[in-house]
Amino acid sequence: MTDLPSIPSIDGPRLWTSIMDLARIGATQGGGVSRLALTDLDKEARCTFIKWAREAGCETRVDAIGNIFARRRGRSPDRPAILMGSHIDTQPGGGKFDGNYGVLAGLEIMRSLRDNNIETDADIEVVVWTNEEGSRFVPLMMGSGVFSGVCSLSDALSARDSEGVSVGEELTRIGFAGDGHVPHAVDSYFEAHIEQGPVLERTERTIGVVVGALGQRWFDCTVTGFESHAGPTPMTHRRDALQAASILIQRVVELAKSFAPNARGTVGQVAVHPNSRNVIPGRVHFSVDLRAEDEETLDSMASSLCETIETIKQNQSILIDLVEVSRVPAMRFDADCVALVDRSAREAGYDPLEIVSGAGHDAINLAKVAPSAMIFIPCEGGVSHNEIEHAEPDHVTAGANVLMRCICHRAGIVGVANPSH
Ligand code: HGY
Ligand code: MN
Ligand code: MN
Repeated sequence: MTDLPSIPSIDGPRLWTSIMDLARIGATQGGGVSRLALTDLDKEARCTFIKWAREAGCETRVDAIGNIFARRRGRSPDRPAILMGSHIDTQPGGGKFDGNYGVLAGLEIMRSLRDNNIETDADIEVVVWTNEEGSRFVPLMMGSGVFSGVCSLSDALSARDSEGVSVGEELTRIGFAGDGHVPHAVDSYFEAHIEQGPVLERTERTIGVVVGALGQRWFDCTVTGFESHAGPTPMTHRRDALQAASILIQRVVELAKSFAPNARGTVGQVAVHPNSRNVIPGRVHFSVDLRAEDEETLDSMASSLCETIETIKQNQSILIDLVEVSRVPAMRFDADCVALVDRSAREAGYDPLEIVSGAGHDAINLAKVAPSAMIFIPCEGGVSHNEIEHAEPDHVTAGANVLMRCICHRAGIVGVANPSH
């Protein structure tokens, strides 16, 4: 690690202002942001980011899945670039910081390097990854998945939302169907993100050094019974899809609790048909999100859920279909990059905490093609995927300063930027 006394600090108030300004695009009554992937609001936020990145002296381009790359040239363009970034698509009831913080912290680094006339040796790039949340289109972490080969471009473009609209159609409609996947060498990737859990706040730490992430398995489950009248139909003559589904939904939670403390089980979406108060439901569709720190636990949870399904099918004349729709293996980040985050945090005067991410992040996909690591900052009450999501300005600044150090150490500082840059 080179001794780089000239690493500049970022401009915290400017970063905070950019986070608040971008949060206006899709702002909700409850103080959050609702900006689903590839909607007009996502388009507006994408155009805003590109404008800001160009003002910061970056060259921008868009690839075939809509990922936006904003590059700042270094002195040695033949060296692989150092990447940073995150996502700006949000949950339907999302917050101001999830994803947006990591993108804007990267942009702030570009601005601060420009302000201080600093030239890096390697190129550096901040990336906006398409559809990280997976809320509108599955799989989640789609843009970084295509970039890293986890998901094929054709599968991604053909993914459809609940209205039947495809990713490809939406990218074309909003003008972000880019010029193909231009492969470029990546030296390493660093992502700053709010923790989205309670650990840093509870342990009163400002910086989390993310050593790895839980594995995830997403399923769609369809339970089919028989619609009939809620009054005349005796309890012994029913094929109640919702009653069967409720057993499975309870089982998802029980399984996660049986693998405490790090397993997770969530049913976030439920659709009941025909959804009428005096009709016995004939069909129920719901989502399943299982997470755990290793694949063996995930295998156990999934097979136990399947056993419960078989028991219900034997005891009741109910059809049940469970389909896996997304899988993210449990993983560890690159030891050298993790160590650089730790050293950079200590250099900046913090006492960082090693932590495993419960959430998925684009860095998990980038880790498949380049050494990667993440920097966490606390969020209030550990709350995220909720409109009240909040982070403190000092923590926002701290995480960006640690990111700045990681990038400068990795890219190398070679002096004052050529005024023509
Ligand atoms: O679901 C996740 O882990 C991420 O927030 N998309
Ligand atoms: Mn996120
Ligand atoms: Mn999220």
